Amino acid sequence: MVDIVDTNKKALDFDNQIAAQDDTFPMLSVLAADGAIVDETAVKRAELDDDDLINIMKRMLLSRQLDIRSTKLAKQGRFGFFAPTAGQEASQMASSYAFNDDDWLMPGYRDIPQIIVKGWPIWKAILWSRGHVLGNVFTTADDKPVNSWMPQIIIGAQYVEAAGIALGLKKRQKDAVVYAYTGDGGTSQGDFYEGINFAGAYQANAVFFVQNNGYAISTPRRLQTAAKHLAAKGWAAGIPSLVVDGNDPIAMYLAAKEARTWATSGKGPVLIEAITDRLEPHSTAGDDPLRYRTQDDIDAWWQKEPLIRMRKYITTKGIWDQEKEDAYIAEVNTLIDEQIKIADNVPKQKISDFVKNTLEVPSYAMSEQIKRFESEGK
Ligand SMILES: Cc1ncc(C[n+]2csc(CCOP(=O)(O)OP(=O)(O)O)c2C)c(N)n1
Repeated sequence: MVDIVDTNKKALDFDNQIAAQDDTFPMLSVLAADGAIVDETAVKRAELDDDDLINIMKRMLLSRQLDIRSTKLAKQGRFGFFAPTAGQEASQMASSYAFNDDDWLMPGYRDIPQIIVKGWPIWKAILWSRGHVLGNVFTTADDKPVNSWMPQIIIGAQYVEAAGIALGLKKRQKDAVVYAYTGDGGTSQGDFYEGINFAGAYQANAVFFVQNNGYAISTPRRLQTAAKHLAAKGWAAGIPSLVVDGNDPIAMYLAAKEARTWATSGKGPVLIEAITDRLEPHSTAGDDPLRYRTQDDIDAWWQKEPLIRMRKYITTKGIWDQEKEDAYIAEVNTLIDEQIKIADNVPKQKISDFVKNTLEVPSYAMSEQIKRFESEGK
């Protein structure tokens, strides 16, 4: 029999409600920072063979090289907007490895690498950074569609769009999901709550990632919300939600894979909070992290970054070595060089192209503007 006195006591025990949240969201981790496996069962459950492990390592290296080269180009004034990704390779590249071409990616501005591994050429990403209209065309080099929306600049807005697409996939009975990424700051936006709530209510095919990288520009996670875990926000929408070591590539992949299976089985969305760190400035537009965090803190996170642990893990397995890594990095840099040339050779956009690209059916005023700019050769 229910003891109503005891139930009432629990209902009014606010201290306990706060304390209980820690036990409710333990962190999924498989590879320790030194590359040692901490859970063999989870490794088996991930079902990654040697080729998969090498592919994940290569994708993370590709992302790191893109980060290094984009930062240099930005310093030379040859790039547009760039949001660094170093430190987030596992939460971006290992998680996205669990999805396939039919799945729809809803990226934020920091999630360019996930679009590139879907087949979007690097030269288009460069044009996107420069605000060129051709950087908003999501097709492969040979013009096949890439199932991704443009990187969203409006924080959290992609979550609303994700919910709608996820419902569409469910209604059409597709074996596909939407996978959307936002940051810790994104979880404070109304769009975030609306998106997860709608997707939860309709049990739509969505996997929501929250990359908790510690900061929303200069606002630290602790000032962002009083919620102990951002994953708890998913529970408010009635959807399974978990916290994952976001610098652990195997854990990120495993969480994403299981979430995808759940979401395609008709049971609804899953929310994954990845605990990671943005090792570099917010963007290349002049942010100085030392104004809001210490060098010691940054150095400590560099020791825990995902490439180190993945490198150690696969080197110990005997399937990776420095020579292979150097060769792959050289290959990637040759590719990036070629792609920069392609981007640089694309004719400058005209103002009329830009206006034409804004709406599928231009308004009367826009049609007038397009005519005027075209008549002036602009
Ligand atoms: C709706 C909205 N508000 C404010 C901004 C300005 N802004 C750009 S980035 C950013 C921080 C976002 O932080 P987070 O979601 O944690 O993502 P991160 O940049 O760390 O990947 C803000 C507030 C914006 N782009 N959109």
